Amino acid sequence: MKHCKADILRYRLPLKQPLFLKYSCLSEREGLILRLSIGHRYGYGEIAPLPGFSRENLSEAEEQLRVFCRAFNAGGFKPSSFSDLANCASLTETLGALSIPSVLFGIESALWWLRQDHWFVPPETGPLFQGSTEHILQRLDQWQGNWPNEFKLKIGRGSIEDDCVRINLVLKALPKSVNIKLDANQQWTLEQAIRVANSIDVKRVAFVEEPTAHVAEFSELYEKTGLHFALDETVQNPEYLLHPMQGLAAIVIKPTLVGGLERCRQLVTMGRSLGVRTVFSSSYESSIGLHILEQLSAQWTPEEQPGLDTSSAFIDSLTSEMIIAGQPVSINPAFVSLGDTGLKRSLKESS
Ligand code: OSB
Ligand code: MG
Repeated sequence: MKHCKADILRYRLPLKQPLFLKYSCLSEREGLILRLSIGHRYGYGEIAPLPGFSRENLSEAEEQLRVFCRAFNAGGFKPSSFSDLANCASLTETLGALSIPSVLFGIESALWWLRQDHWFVPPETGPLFQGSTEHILQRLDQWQGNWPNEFKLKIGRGSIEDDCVRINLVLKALPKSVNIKLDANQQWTLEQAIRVANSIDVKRVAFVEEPTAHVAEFSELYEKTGLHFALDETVQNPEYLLHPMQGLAAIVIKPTLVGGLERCRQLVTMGRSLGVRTVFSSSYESSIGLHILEQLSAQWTPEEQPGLDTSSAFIDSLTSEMIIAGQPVSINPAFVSLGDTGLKRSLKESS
C-alpha cells in the first residue's frame, strides 16, 4: 500500500494596491494550499475564501480542511491506483460530509491533480479592466500586439452616469471588431440597468454579468433592451437550478465560490445543453489555484478564454518554478506564514 500524506500551508501574498471588494478592502491575500502525496506523486489544491464573496471565512475553511487531512493521514483511504482515487468509497463518504465551497474545491482539485499526467497548453486569459476609467483608457492607448475578441469591464461602482460614460469611452477606444463583457456584480436596479442599456451600443456587449440583485429581472432587461446577461453569483447558490432563460448568454464558473469540481462539471454540461457559453473565472487565487483553473478551462471549455486576469493584482507569485504534473511544486517560502514548523520543514524537504 502506498504511503498517503496530506498537509496544509498558509500563505499571505501582498497586493500591488488595495483591492476593494464588495464590503471590504484587502491589502494582502490569504489562503491555504493543500498538498497531497501518494507514494512519490504530489497533488495540490487551493483553499482561499474571498472576503465579501465567499460565505465562509478562512478559519472556518481551515477547520474543515483539517478534518479531511486527519482522515487522510490516518490512512482511512486506501486507493490501489490513482484512477481508483475518485471511486474510493471512504473518500467519497468524507467528501460528502464537506459543505464549504472553497474546501471542496481545494480537496477535489488536489485529488484531480494527482491523476493528471501532463498539462494542456495553457489558454490565453480574457483581459479584465477595473479601476479608474483614466487608467483603463491609458492601458488601451498603450495596447500592444493583437486585440483580443473581448475585454471585461467592471462597472456598477459609481453613479449610473459614470457607468454610461465609462462604457462609451471604452467602446470608442476599441476597434469596432472588439466587444466587451460587463460585470455589474448585482449593483444596478432594473430601472438603472435599462437606462444604461439604452445609452450604449448593446450589440457590442457580449453580456453583462449579474446586472441586478434579482435573477428574475435579467430576462426582462434583455427583452426591453436587447442586452444579454450572464450568471455568476447566481450559480454560486448550490440550490439554484439552471433553466432556459431569454437573453442568457453565458455562465461564469468560479470554482472557489461554486465549490467542488463536481458542481462545476455539471454547470459546464448544463450550459452546453442550454446552448450558452461557460467561462471559468478566478477569485484572486495564487498561482497554484490559477494553474488549476487554467487547466480546467483548457480541458473542459477549450473554446473559451478563461477570466484569470487577477494575477496582475499581486506583487509576486507564490510559486517560483514551472509546475510539473505529479511532482512537488516549489513554493516561495517568503509568502508562507510562520507558525507551522512541521510545514516549513516539509516545504524544505520538497524543494
Ligand atoms: O464578479 O466576476 C466577478 C473576481 C473576484 C470576485 C468576483 C469577480 C471576479 C472577476 C474575475 O471578475 C475575473 C474575470 O472573471 O475575468
Ligand atoms: Mg462576475
